Amino acid sequence: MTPEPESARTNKSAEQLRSEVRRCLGRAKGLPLLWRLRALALFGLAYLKLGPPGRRKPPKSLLAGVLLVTAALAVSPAVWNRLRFDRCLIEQPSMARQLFRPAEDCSVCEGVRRIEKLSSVDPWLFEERYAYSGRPVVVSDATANWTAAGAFSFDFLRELYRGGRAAECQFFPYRTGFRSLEDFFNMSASRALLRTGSEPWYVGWSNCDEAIGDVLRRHYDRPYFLPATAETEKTDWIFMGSPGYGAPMHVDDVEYPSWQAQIRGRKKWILEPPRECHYSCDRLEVVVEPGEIIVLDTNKWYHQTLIVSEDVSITIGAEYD
Ligand SMILES: O=C(O)CCC(=O)C(=O)O
Repeated sequence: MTPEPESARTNKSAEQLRSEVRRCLGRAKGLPLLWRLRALALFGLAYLKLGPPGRRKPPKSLLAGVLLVTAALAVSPAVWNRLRFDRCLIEQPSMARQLFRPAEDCSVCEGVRRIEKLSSVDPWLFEERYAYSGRPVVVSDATANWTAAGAFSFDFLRELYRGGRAAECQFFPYRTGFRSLEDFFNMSASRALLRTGSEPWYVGWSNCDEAIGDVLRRHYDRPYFLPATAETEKTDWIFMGSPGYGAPMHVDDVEYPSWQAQIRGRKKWILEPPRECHYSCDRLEVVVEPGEIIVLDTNKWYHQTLIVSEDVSITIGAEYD
């Protein structure tokens, strides 16, 4: 896998982008006025620039004006932020996100030489040292009472999503070409079972269906080490796939830090510090074993994953505040 730095959880690779765009276009019918204005401004700009030959050229000042309005509508963070009611519709283009990304304070990674593995963690200590410090950590004993390891499988999840319920908020096909979760669950049994000669796969999605969320939560609990005041988001993120595959190097643009429980299989995480901390911080690696939970601020650390077990890897996780 040749990792390409990307800019957000919602923008991990070209395939993902394509899938996102397809999904967003599906929602275009109800676009708010501002989006229509954006489209109109772009259209106006294109028309003035490329309008039919033979017509009188528009005055430069008109072109400059339309260009300015188009640019403002396209990238203004204030405008984007006013629309933060729908992740898909307000998604800022990755270039704008990079442009407006504030410089990271390198104290999040300075002095962090390795990713510790802890057990019997006191939530107070966790809060003080790890929860909001940006320091990644793995907790080894947080899933002991969960039934997820026995329950979660490709078949279990396929059953849960049966009936073409478009319950995923976001779907990342990575390098598979699947167009949706439904498409993913429709793959052949031999491919799903990783039979020799079949194509490998790796996907991730967030669940927005409350009923499905309730079933998932029957098999896992709120990680005990999270600070008492921390809310863990209702939106579950599931990532699953075959050996040798994983997510390419990227950094997220989500609200909060995340925890992710390794339900089955083993996954290697490769973390790189924020670019501006390149010379003062280390690159880190850790293999998360079944039953362990990694806690990571994916907004600060660039991260890449690789399934290193021989069997399928399944994880579940969420953000916490
Ligand atoms: O679990 C993975 O393989 C990738 C997770 C990830 O990239 C994320 O949570 O942003």
